[in-house]
Amino acid sequence: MGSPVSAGPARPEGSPGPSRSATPARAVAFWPATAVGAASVVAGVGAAELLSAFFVQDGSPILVVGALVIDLTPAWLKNAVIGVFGTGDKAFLISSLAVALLIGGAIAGWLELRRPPLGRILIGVGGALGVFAAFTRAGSSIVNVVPSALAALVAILILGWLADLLRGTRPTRIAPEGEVSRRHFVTATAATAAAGIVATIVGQAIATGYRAASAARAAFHLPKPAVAAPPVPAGASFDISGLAPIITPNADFYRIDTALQIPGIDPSAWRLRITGMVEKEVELTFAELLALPLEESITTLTCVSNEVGGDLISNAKWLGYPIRHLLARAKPSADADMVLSRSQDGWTAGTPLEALTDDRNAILAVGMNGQPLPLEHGYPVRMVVPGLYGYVSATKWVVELNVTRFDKATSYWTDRGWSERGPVKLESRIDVPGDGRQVKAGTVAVAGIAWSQHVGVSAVHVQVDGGAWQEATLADAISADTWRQWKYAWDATPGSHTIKVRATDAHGTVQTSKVADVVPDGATGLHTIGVTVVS
Ligand SMILES: Nc1nc2c(c(=O)[nH]1)N[C@H]1C(S)=C(S)[C@@H](COP(=O)(O)O)O[C@H]1N2
Ligand SMILES: [Mo]
Repeated sequence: MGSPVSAGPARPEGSPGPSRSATPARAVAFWPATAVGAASVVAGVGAAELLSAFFVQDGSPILVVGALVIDLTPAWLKNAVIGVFGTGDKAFLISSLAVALLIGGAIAGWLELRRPPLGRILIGVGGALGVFAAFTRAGSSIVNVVPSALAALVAILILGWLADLLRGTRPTRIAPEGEVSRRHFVTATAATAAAGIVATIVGQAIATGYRAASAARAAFHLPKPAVAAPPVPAGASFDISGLAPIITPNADFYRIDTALQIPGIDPSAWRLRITGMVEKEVELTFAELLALPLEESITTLTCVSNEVGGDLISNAKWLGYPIRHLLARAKPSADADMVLSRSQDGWTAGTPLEALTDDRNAILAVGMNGQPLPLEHGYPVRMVVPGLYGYVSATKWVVELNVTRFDKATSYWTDRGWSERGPVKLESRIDVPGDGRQVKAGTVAVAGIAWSQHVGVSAVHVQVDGGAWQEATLADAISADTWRQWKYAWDATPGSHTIKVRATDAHGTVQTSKVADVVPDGATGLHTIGVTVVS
């Protein structure tokens, strides 16, 4: 920090210069100190608003504190405010918060110039309030506290810096440096405040689409399926703790995409266009899609980046409409062999035309486990194609299907070295016991999942310490397009052991033990774990 407060009087321009030993109370001018504090807080909030718009969807400090204020406001006061401001009540709340922030910032600036680091401490307390507000919001995830913490951190750093500049200002000196320094300080304060305001406005503007889509999704009721999914057989699921549940809850479903900011799509403005090598271009609105006979299907989705034993794989019950019917309306030309699907944010995937027209259930999905698609999983509409890795098929926020050819078009990940074709490979995984775990000697449940999408799994074998392959028990299959649970009762003896798993598909193909990296078209190898058995 700079010189002590008492040594740095900041007085209005042209004021007569008392000695520097004037009392601190008179030494620091009031308005510059408050301006510095307010500007710092505005900059901190701006940084946080930008961060939350891009990375922490529900962490906006303004909105979390606003929500806390609403929660704490007694009903009579709420009603009074609504009575006076009507539907402007939210605007009133936000304006009040903005004024409170500016006043708090001004006080912090004033305090900081008088009794450092009291001002910064006050900002820290304000930040803690934001963190508390974010933390206590219902349904809030812990990352939502990050923007408020960042707001406080940025404001504290900037306040320290501006206060130093201010202390360096010597308006009482006739020397030109005094003027330069003063101008420097005024410019820095104004620029800080301006940057904060711009960041806040940009952050709010970016987040608006997301919030609007969130609200639209909350108000949306999924239509009833015309064709329900066949019931999940009772024997599809083993009751073993630690084993992946047969249907992955939406909140646990893996998520992979390139979207910095989740696209906020207004469903009433959403269109799907089928373009390119077609006889007739097709355009479909969300209402038109919902009016079609929608079908339920249970399909496992997995990422080409899933390592052997990895968790970038999940299984859900989707509600959607078969893409083949829509393509049939468009009538692709005979020499087309690929559909380049495009998302609202410009991401693309190249899917073999055949995979979208054959009898596999490639769909435009609107529902996921009985809910509208979550925003991060593609609301309002995404593709789900059984048997293909997500990067060549599972376009979220899809808006266009361009019928084309593999020798004419490339897609987002194939441009980055990944394979043009991405069929899901035969794989299996051990979920329990966890790798490196300690278990008690005796009968130990070893269990996991295996998948060979669109073909089906016919057997799973387990090998302990390089011994003979033992057949595991398979749970009932839901369909060839979903993963299948397996279990094996292992007679565990004390010591360190290695367990491997290997699946066989319905064609009799045995899962390869050859180790392949995820690049360019998916990992292979046998999932292997180590466990310690104690008596
Ligand atoms: N718009 C868009 N869709 C996308 C992606 C993307 O980056 N952007 N990633 C794909 C990849 S690589 C995978 S594995 C799946 C993951 O879908 P999920 O996040 O719903 O699990 O989405 C696919 N769809
Ligand atoms: Mo992926």
